[in-house]
Amino acid sequence: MSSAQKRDAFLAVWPSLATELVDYLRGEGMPKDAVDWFQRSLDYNTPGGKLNRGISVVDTVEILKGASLTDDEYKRAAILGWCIELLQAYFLVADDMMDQSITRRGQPCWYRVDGVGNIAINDAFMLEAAIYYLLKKHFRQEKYYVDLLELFHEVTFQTELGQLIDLITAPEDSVDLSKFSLDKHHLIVVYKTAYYSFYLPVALALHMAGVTSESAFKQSLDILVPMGEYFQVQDDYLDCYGTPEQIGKIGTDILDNKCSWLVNLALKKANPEQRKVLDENYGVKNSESEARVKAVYRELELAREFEEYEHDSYTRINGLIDAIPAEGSADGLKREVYQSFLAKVYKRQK
Ligand code: GPP
Ligand code: MG
Ligand code: MG
Ligand code: MG
Repeated sequence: MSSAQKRDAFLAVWPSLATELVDYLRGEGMPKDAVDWFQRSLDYNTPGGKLNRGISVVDTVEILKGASLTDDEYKRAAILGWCIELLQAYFLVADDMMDQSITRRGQPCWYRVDGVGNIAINDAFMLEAAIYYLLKKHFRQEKYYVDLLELFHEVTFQTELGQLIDLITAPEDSVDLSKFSLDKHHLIVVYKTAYYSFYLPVALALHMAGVTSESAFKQSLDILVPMGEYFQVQDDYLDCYGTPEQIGKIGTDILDNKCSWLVNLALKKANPEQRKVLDENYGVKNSESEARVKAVYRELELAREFEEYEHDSYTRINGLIDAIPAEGSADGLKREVYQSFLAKVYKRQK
């Protein structure tokens, strides 16, 4: 199956899940405007992205099985995939409010849609609640049900820790670049991105495939956390160098005083003059200041630095993957799971 066909097959599962969720509201006797609101929030915020996380659950289950999935197996793996996409929707609705972003996936951020505003906070909570409704409905009878619940709860907490340090390292009113470091950046991105975007899809699939050994989960984490870090460095890079048409969002990291990979690299390489420009313009909310920061990035050839980083990360992650025996590990891991995930994000343009 081509990746477009995989995407279509995965997308085809969504409407029935959205219907189950709004039917629950109907069953509770919620008024029609509430039911319509939830349907609109679900459809606006859940299916419009790249769907890498969700599709990776399905791909991983299939690779671990070593054969095509039956219709029923496909559907169940896709439901877990959509649960991650709901988690992602929940995070993004909230993150866009916290980051004061303008667009997401080529459309206005949900909180900026006419009539939504702060109701988006409750909508974010409802997107999260939808995960546990679907898990209970479809996985309650499985012996790994509690493992699924624990996984979602743990990675959610980890992501919120990452979001906390992302936010408090980027105060709006006091820019102090000496608080940034690549170590700080590492900590932020592992927590705010890597666990839920990379470890979670594979860990869910391992549970579904019946893998139970702790060492399999540990080795997965050791590969997927660096992969997630690489992915967030790409996100930081694209925030500055991707066009809105390409990435579907308008970058806000410089205006928002974010501890981005780019600014950390700039701080490492800047001469005193360039450092002064950064100190005076980073996190200052106007486009002239933003342009001055970008000019320093250009002088420091950060785009080229990123290409080197990308190449080195790719080599390093492949090394970690190759620690799994070519024929698969005794505890149930297969190289292809990680290779296929890495191929989805390597040199991505959006
Ligand atoms: C990505 O940060 C991290 C998240 C979307 C997690 C948010 C977590 C919460 C608990 C709300 P980002 O701000 O760089 O993402 P983007 O560039 O897509 O806005
Ligand atoms: Mg953010
Ligand atoms: Mg953001
Ligand atoms: Mg970003």
